[in-house]
Amino acid sequence: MILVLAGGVGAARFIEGLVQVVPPETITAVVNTGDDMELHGLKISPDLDIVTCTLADLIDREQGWGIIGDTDECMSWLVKLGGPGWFKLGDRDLALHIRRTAMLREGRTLSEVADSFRQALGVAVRIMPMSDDPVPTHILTDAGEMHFEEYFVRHRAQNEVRGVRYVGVGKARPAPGLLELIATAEVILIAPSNPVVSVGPILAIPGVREAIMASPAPVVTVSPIVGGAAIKGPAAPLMRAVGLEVSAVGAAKAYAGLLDGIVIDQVDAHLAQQIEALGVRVAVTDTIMRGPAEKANLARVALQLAEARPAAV
Ligand code: FO1
Repeated sequence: MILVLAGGVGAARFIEGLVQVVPPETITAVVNTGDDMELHGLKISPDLDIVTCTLADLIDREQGWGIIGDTDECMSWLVKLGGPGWFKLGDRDLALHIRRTAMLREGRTLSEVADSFRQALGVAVRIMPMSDDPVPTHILTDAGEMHFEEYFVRHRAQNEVRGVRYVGVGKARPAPGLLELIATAEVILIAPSNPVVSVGPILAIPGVREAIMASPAPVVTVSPIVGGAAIKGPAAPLMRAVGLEVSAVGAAKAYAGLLDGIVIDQVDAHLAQQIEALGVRVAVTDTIMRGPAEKANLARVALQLAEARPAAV
């Protein structure tokens, strides 16, 4: 079984490559819930929905989030009635949050909700949250502490980032079965997601990092930074804020002690030696996931790097 630590858009696209290379049933995505929040009285799980709806081919590919062809009737009325309008929730998208809120209120867990949604939408890849406990990611900014989505969406990442906090992570438990999956996985892949606010929360759940260290599975990531910039999202200011250089080297250092290999883009080939000096094997390819072929190639290169045995010493 292949375990993928996943954030949102980049991770979803990477898994779309994986399902072309290995049977989807052999893949489990462990998804960040640090972006989760309550809005309009509804429980919203952006990364779980992005991964699920992308793999169901229901995602709005322009945006990378939201449901294709969605409308905003309800949203426009919510605003008319005085509700917050900064986080765009389409009519179909709202069904996910209404149903999730109802199921949680009936006492179901977030893991059960995620699994029932992916089955209802015909997704063969298993999808689970990193934890069933809330671990909202807060960004410490010049304008004070705020939820990641307030920073990223409401204030369009304009604030200066001074720090990141995974609220309540110390008492969060790994999702049921997660530690066993880490121990028994053939390969552990860290998707090209934001190392700080997408993968960081998963690794910060007590027991997860230790389980990965103890697992015999090779650990391979794909750098989300290409040519010194993020493909999408606020990885750059967030990496800088936690002292990581915004480069493929910084991406390798973000997972220090866990990585066996990293896939970097051709434009960063000159960084390979520096990364190998960290004890991390490097594969170089075109990591820009323009279409299905590039996604499949990237997944293939990552798996080959994972299977490559260390050079005979
Ligand atoms: N991102 C935005 O930039 N603006 C939005 O209005 C927005 C709405 C939204 C609704 C549902 C959902 O699942 C994701 C949504 N996102 C939106 C994406 C989200 O802010 C981030 O991309 C992820 O949380 C980061 O992976």
